[in-house]
Amino acid sequence: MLNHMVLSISATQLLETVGYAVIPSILPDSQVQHLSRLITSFVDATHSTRKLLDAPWCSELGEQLRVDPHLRPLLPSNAQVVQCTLFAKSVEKNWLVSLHQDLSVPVAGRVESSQCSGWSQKEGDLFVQPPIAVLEDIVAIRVHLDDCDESNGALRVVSGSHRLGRLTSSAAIEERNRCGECSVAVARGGVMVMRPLLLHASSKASSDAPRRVLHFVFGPSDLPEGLRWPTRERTVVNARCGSRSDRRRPDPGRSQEWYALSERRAPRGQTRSAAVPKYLP
Ligand SMILES: O=C(O)CCC(=O)C(=O)O
Repeated sequence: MLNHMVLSISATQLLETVGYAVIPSILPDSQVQHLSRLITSFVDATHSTRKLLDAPWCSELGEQLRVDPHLRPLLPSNAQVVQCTLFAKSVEKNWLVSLHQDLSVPVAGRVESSQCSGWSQKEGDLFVQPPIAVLEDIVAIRVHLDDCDESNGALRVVSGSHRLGRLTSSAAIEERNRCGECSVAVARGGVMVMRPLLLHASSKASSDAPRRVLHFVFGPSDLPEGLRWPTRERTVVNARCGSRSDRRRPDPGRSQEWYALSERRAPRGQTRSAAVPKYLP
């Protein structure tokens, strides 16, 4: 118990002061193996997708992180998971990301507000740059499914830069030149918790080792300016047996693993459909 308290206090302080913290061994190896199987079809199809929260196993993992005793103290009050992106980097699907802050969040609809800017569509979802106070409240949890270090494209961050507000590209580079950057190694099953305003970048992988990360974003439940987090019509389908024609059919392009593999699975041959918050509270 004492260890848990010490760990969460120091991680809270790190998140506050340097903008990130690494917490090892959040997921047991058996769960990492299970998740690795679940994401196989995504990894084969793409190097990154923001759409994973549509999958029940992913929103359930978000909920597991949200209530984890090590992580909960680091999240905004009434935190809800608002996005999950898979970043699957390997020598075959290799990329670099230049220095930036994460400024956009997914929202349910447009609002007229001078404090909101940069409206955009990504993979069919609406995104906006919300007021800075929202970004300052958001926390990302990056779940590492592989050991990750500089050789396979670990994030490089500029410590403390999350406290500087929105930065132009030239101010970002100036800050990196002034403060330097560090590479954040995380072992398989561990997480990196970070503020989205923390300046970050990543290099191409130079080793054969894959680097798969599930990047969850947690926001406060209430948003200003009439903004709302997206909601979704969540459908739980038994993919083996199909569904009734008046409801959504299983997408043959999606593996069975995409659908509910948990106790929430619908009875054989049936579909359960419910309008639930896209991002579980
Ligand atoms: O994981 C990466 O390499 C990139 C992550 C990133 O740039 C982001 O989350 O904005």
